[in-house]
Amino acid sequence: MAKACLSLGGNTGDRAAYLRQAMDQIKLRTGPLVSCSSVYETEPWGYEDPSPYYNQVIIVDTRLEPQALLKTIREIETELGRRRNISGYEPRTIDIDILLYEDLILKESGLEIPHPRMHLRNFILVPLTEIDAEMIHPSLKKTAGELLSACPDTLSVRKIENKTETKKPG
Ligand code: PH2
Ligand code: MG
Ligand code: MG
Repeated sequence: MAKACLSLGGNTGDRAAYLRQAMDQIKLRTGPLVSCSSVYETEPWGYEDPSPYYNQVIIVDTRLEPQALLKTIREIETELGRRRNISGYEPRTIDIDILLYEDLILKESGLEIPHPRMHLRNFILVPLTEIDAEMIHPSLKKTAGELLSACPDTLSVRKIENKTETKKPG
């Protein structure tokens, strides 16, 4: 089994319901949940949009290899109403990204791990630090907490809900 760290986010429709449905499908289809952050309301990063996101970071234990994991999360996104544009950021019901996969460093067409922009985004680093501040970014060789302290992002990330489901190993 491999530990994969995923980010979940969406800014259209019932955002909390989409996060819950995505989480249910992830547990069923990728493997058991190890850890789960609170839900945060976050300002859109990287583009102008009036609709704030709900974001969350989770860790799952999975038997799926990275490409199979990507295929599975893409299927879940599509089933939850995600429509993809050709280019650029746009509002969405749900986006599920692979942030980290064990300490793997991988660059393939359509899949880059660690996620290439994770260290630039408060909406990822705040929830990641909540669940594991000591997690090491395998290429930047810094902990999640260190990345958050050094992050240039000034957009707001506000906790809206306390953890309901958390299980840490050991
Ligand atoms: N995802 C993006 C672009 N911008 N901003 C926030 N706050 N949350 C996101 O999940 C997000 C974003 C591209 O995937
Ligand atoms: Mg994304
Ligand atoms: Mg994505």
